Amino acid sequence: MTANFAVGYALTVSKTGTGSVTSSPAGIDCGSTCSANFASGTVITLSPVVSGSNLFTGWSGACTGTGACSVTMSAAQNVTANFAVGYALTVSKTGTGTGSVSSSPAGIDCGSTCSANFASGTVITLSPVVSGSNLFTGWSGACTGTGACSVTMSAAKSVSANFATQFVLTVSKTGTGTGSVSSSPAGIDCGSTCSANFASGTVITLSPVVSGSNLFTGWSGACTGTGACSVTMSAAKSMSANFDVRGAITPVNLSNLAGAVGSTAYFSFNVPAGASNLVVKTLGGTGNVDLLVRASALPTNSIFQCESHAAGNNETCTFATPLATTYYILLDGILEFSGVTLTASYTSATLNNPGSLGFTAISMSVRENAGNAVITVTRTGGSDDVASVSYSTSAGSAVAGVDYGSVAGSLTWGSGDASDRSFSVPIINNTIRNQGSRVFTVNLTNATGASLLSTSNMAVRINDDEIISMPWLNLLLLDD
Ligand SMILES: [Ca+2]
Ligand SMILES: [Ca+2]
Ligand SMILES: [Ca+2]
Repeated sequence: MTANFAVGYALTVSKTGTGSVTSSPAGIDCGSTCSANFASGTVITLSPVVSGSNLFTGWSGACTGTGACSVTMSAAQNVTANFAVGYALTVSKTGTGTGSVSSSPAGIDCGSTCSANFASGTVITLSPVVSGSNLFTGWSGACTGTGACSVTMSAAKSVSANFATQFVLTVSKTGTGTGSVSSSPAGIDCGSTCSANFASGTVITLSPVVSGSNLFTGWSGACTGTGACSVTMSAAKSMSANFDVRGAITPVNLSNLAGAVGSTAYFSFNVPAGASNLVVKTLGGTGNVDLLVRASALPTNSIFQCESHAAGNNETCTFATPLATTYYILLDGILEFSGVTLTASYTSATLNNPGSLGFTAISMSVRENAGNAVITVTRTGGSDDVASVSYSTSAGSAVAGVDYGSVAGSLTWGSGDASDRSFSVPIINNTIRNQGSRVFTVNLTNATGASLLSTSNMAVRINDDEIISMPWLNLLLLDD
């Protein structure tokens, strides 16, 4: 009988964290059996076994890295397996659209991998990925909003990403006028951006924007009427906004108007306060047009202040005391018509004309020994109603109290009074020679009842009155 004994060595496994290690060939199940003897030369493969959401983070000792650990038993070997506490991050997807979610650091690619375990304390950033007509509309669960989603793995976490399908909304414009269309929520500004994608189910309000002599006369397509329009994005939608030129010139006088049977054309004009005897007419040409007029809103065939529907084109609407508002005209093509003239006229209110207050010049001169500068203020262009204005002086090269005396006060006019008013500014004489001229200003302010002329400031020049001291000049004069 022969007994064979082989040389053997011990393989010892240690652990940090929670997990276990098995060996192939068997012998280690650590767990509880963390050391075993193997014959010299045997190659032992060690495998980490994790539990729950915990993580194997790598080998140390006789193995390194996180891959398979193989040791050759040429000596006693020690291997440490490191485990960390981990938590599951789970992503779900909701909504009518399709999309995927990826994570950084990697682990989630949902798509198909919608759950992964990450070490406690790791910060995970989730990003939505969309394509085609799909739209990411926001997070729920451990993230909110529509921006980047970061979660810190302090516990198991769940995040839901909502994807919607979106549909295109297209606005076109028709008519002879110009205008634009804007949307709320933003997206359409047509203008130039007449098409945009919106998430399924979104309610979009479209508003026409007109300026100057243009008029919005209504929607067609997915919108109707003449006001703001709301559509729900349950499919691709399109609508057309019609803008017409309005009769911006008041009174309206447009000629050679034409239209087909069933056509509608709109015009508008403004009537000022106090106007009377508004008359709107169509006349001339051939065919049969009817006239409808409405204050402050577009007329329809059932809502109007005046409808004139004679045979032919001669129609008249009269308003003895029109409102101070925009009046709208509808020309309704009962038959085809052409060569028609449209006029609107009214009598303007007789408005009081209180005229304007001001100086007659922008400058004047006075001699130093004149005693006073007498300043005249005129009321020109009208004299209705009472009027008043304040006057004052302000120094320039002329000094108040040295060259002139400051004054301030007011001038008044009664209704119908257009006569001149004046005030005096004392001029201070002296005996100083060769002073040249000095200037101060008189000013008009706070006009009431009447307006101020542009000549509301005037420069007053004080000229020296002393004999010029030039001996050679005296000699020259004596020479005669
Ligand atoms: Ca008619
Ligand atoms: Ca003098
Ligand atoms: Ca002087």
